[in-house]
Amino acid sequence: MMAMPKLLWSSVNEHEEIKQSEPKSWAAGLPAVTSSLRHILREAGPFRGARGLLEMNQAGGFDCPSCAWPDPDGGRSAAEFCENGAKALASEATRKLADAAFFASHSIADLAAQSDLWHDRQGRIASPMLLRPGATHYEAVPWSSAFEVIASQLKSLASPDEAVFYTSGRASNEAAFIYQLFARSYGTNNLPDCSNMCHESSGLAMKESIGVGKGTVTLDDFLEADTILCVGQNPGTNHPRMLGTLEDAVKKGAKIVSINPLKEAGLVGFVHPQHPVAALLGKATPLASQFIAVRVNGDLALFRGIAKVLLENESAHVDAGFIRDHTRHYTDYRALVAETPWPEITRMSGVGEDEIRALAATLLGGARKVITCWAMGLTQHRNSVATIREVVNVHLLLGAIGRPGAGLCPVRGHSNVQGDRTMGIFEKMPESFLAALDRECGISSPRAHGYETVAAIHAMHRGAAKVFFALGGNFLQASPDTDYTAAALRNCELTVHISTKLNRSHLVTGRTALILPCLGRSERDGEGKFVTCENSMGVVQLSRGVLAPASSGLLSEVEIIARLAEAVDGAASPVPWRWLAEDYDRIRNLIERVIPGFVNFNQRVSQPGGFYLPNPAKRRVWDTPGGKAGFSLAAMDVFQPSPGRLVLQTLRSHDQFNTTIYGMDDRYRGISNARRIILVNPEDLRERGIPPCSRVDIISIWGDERRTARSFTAIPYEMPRGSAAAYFPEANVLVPAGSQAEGSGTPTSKSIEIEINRS
Ligand SMILES: Nc1nc2c(c(=O)[nH]1)N[C@H]1C(S)=C(S)[C@@H](COP(=O)(O)OP(=O)(O)OC[C@H]3O[C@@H](n4cnc5c(=O)[nH]c(N)nc54)[C@H](O)[C@@H]3O)O[C@H]1N2
Ligand SMILES: Nc1nc2c(c(=O)[nH]1)N[C@H]1C(S)=C(S)[C@@H](COP(=O)(O)OP(=O)(O)OC[C@H]3O[C@@H](n4cnc5c(=O)[nH]c(N)nc54)[C@H](O)[C@@H]3O)O[C@H]1N2
Ligand SMILES: [Mo]
Repeated sequence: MMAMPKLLWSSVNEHEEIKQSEPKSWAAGLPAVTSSLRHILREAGPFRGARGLLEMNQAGGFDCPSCAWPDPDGGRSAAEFCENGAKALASEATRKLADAAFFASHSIADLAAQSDLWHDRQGRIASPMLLRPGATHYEAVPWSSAFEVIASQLKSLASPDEAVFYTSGRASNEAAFIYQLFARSYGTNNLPDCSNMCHESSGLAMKESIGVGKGTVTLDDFLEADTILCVGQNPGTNHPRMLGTLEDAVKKGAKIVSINPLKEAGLVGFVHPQHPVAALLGKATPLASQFIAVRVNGDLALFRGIAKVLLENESAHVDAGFIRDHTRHYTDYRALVAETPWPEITRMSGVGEDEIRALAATLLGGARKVITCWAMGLTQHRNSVATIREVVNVHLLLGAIGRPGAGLCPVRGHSNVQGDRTMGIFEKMPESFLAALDRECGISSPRAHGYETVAAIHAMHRGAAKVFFALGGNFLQASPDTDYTAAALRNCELTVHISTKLNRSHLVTGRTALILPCLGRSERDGEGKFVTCENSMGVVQLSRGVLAPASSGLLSEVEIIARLAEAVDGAASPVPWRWLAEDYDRIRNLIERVIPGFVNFNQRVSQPGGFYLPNPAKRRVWDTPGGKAGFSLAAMDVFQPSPGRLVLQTLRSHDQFNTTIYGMDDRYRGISNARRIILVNPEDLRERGIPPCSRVDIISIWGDERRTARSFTAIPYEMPRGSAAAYFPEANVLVPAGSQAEGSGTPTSKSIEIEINRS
């Protein structure tokens, strides 16, 4: 058995004992199994829990409500889930109910005083709840009254653009399609979504460079790859099933390189939790063979450095045929790289020239089959689009795109965030989509672009938007600048959430507020109805719930939207809302007629494993203005805090799914019982005279603006000098709403300038 990590210190804080041990050197294994079972047994009980786990990610079962990592195309093991999925299922399949009596006994003020963890532990919302103007408590109302309240408010607006329709990436294709159809038939493109805060930069960068905003690899490519780069991503915590893929790749000879300011346990070693002997012995497969501790936001410089090494020996290192036949702007890029001096590259990346040369040599190994995976470490910075395009530049030099074993892999977060975008959840869908929607549905979609997430917050703030409607999610806690977003929501006439569980966005409301409780993905919807999702690799597959609904008061998301649309439209609607909701095959037939790639949708999605959506870049067909993949020519820069200040990134702990907090531990980083903490390089703490585990206030600086988060515990943690990390959503008060990525508008949640002072 492997030795347990050493306890570094522990300290009593707010009546709880915070502990820090050495970070783990491997992920998953038995602790993941026991943690999964603990959550499942506590919330769902043995029968409901086991039933759910056995159907999760099985062909014909339901799609895991957690991340978007794909399931194997072929044979699946009896248990295709991870600790994450088990926790998500436990949270959804809980037997507890937050019912009418619960809301009658807790005022909004009481509920707001409780923690996010407490909110999640209160169980499933059981029936529609209404908060009337000036009331202190939510009260139960029939569904019909709920729809009337919303319809009358929507009909009273001066313009449809005074309403905002937000989506979180868990919504199914069918729910998302009918939802955007409703918003557009009502008359607005105000369709912000969680993607605006997530992979928007990836979609835009790839669209500009290679003509498609989605990844170009499949799981099979991982088994052929020579090198896999994991950049700005923590798969052990956030995409645990990806570790199984990486383990298989390593066994086939691939080298994995982690590019991350933190040495995340999941990339050090992996014990497959579903291989009993390995799990019992804790026998870890080492994953990454190289760890590059890039400085926060140093990736553009790092990839420019790789390009510089490759271009030093152009004839040997660069795929000339690919560049000639498939790319534009190569000579300009080559000149730009030649002009970039090494000292600038090493200063901005924080990585030495030798290390960059060694990395380039790794990429040139084998048949140069390189896959680059990335997530929020690349997407949530001011220059994220330029950074991701620089990653693509390196792939173009190597011709490492559109051939087996090579390509780009933005690893999506929410289980259907990619599908929601395909379905038209976007404030600026292209004309081709809108024209098809109008033609097939008999509506006249507006053409003016709508609000993305941050623009929606500003609009609510200044009173230009008066109704906020959310299909899932937790807008208040997920958005930047919590106080500003709270004021924006409070400024609304009406806020409405289609939700499964209580969250803080239900407690910071417009004058009137509604919670519309829906079925979760694991639950049976009528007589075996199913929905569909698209995973991170463009596979569309069905998801059919198996568990009994948590309460008889729930409706499916599709049904809720259809009934609301009917209440708004009356009999005059060109769209037969109820008829569509009665049989989701009808919605899928409509999707087939509106969106390319869904030919024979109903029939193909009923086959085990579903089907791949077309992706021209995989075939080296470039849907760009020039018909070629384009090198980007961005100036190299890096986020540089003023002297004496630090750069803060906000990230996820092991016991959370975004704003849902399952527990208080961050097992792989060795931290227990704490969330209001800030991890800082030990030297930076020492220099400031801040002892480990002391209380600090964090002040973020954005132009003349200052934001403060009080009473965080400072914890020394290995990371490059000048950087710090704190958990999302506790640290969101520090993220300036005005600080957005260029082009994509994503809040810069990974580069925030801060000072820390002892409290
Ligand atoms: N358990 C769990 N699973 C999840 C989620 C969850 O909250 N919990 N959320 C889901 C969602 S919606 C998403 S989008 C994904 C998110 O998945 P991740 O992107 O893995 O999530 P983060 O915790 O934000 O981690 C960001 C990683 O990037 C690194 N990083 C930060 N800044 C930089 C940088 O400048 N350069 C580089 N190279 N690295 C950097 C951090 O050290 C950290 O390891 O996970 C999904 N899966
Ligand atoms: N500072 C900082 N902020 C961030 C990030 C960061 O890294 N740092 N990450 C960003 C990212 S990547 C993302 S994706 C966003 C996430 O933003 P959101 O998607 O808005 O947030 P979630 O926490 O995933 O939403 C959780 C809520 O969804 C509801 N829910 C759960 N299941 C269902 C369901 O089946 N149907 C419905 N209708 N509702 C359901 C529950 O009520 C639950 O409380 O946050 C972003 N915000
Ligand atoms: Mo995300």
